[in-house]
Amino acid sequence: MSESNSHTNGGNPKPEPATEDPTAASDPSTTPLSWPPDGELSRDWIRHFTSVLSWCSRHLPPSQLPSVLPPVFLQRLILTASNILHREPNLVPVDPLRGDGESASVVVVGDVHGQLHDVMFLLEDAGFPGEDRFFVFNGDYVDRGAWGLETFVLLLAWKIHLPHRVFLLRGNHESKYCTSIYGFEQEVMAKYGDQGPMVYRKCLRCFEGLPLASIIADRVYTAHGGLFRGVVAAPPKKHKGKKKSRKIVGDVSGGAMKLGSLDELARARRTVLDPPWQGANLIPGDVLWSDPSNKPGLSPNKERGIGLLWGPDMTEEFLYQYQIKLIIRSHEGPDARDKRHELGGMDKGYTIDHVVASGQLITVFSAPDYPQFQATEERYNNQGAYIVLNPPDYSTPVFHSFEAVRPRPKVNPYYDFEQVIDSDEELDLKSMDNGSSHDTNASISN
Ligand SMILES: [Mn+2]
Repeated sequence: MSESNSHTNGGNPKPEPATEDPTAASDPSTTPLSWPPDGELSRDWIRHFTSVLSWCSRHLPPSQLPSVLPPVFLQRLILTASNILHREPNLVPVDPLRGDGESASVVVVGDVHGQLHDVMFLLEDAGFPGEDRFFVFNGDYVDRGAWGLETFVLLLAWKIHLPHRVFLLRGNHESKYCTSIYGFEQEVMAKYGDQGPMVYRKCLRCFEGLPLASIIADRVYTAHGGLFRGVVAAPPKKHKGKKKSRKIVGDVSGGAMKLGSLDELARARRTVLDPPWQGANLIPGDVLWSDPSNKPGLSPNKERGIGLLWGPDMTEEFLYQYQIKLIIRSHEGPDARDKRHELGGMDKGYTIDHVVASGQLITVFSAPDYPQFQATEERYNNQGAYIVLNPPDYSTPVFHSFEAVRPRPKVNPYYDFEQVIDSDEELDLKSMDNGSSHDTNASISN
């Protein structure tokens, strides 16, 4: 498989790709993982964890995973990370300073969708997280691919190990709605049986804690979908016998929409299982679901039924207002771009979508040979990519494209990929949780 991995933009001496034969590792199936006695997840422990996950994916039936990753262990891992994530702000500042005061580089990663082996390759290829190398992941860790749980917990382990150097943002698939349709819920049930509902609940609770966006070195904004609308004060309504109430609502009329501010983003309430598509709390849904467009202004994202489309003028306004140089978002794979001819294709794993006076808007997608399960013989054969931002300016993205690790272990899909629409469009909005149990302002009527 090493021969199939290539780079469009090398530069640094590269480590050998992930050629380590996992079968050469000692059989871990008889030794259930446990939390290290000293309570710390060290780099060596994560190395071991990675090889165990790889071994399991190749040699263990999914239902046997608990014999290696016991539910109690998994629960502790998810809860420990979840507690860290819930404490982070919506817009997480990434200040890439090393302990010695020098500057570190930052790797930005897009959608990975449960493609564990490709994530393992990416981490090795980019160089593992550490003092010199921060990581920002733009979300969509789970769904579609068969190893969403393993992928997610591997990244959580890195988060626990290096909480101020590894940043995990939320994607639209880190939601109850998406995971119930695109495989992750079924994956967890298939792997954990009776304990499945418990593990799934812990994951959902963790998803709610994931921050929405990052700002790297005050120069680069990253988020899964991208930009978002501002909240506007609705004109006061007159109610019989009641005082005038001035209600804050997200404006969905289209014409009056304006770009949201970073202050508004910071104040949004992100702890919803499914970001609402209507009501007062629209910023999380916009940040996770929106797409760029060549059409100026902000308009409703009719294809997806949630979020916005924003034009190059909005990119310029946002960059200029905050004096930043780049927006790096993800969210659109080769399937989505196959239908949007106005924008570039995703065959290299990235596109430059807007080039404006103040900077650029980039899409990065990190799941090569996506999706793992596809109804047609003809695959997109896309490369994945990650972006490296280097000091001192962090504004000149270095793109690294990579091929999928092949062959993938044989495994059955956890969703009906022939029936489920092959992009995230045309949501069945009524079936979304819509945060109703948490969001008293959101309405699920009409
Ligand atoms: Mn997405």
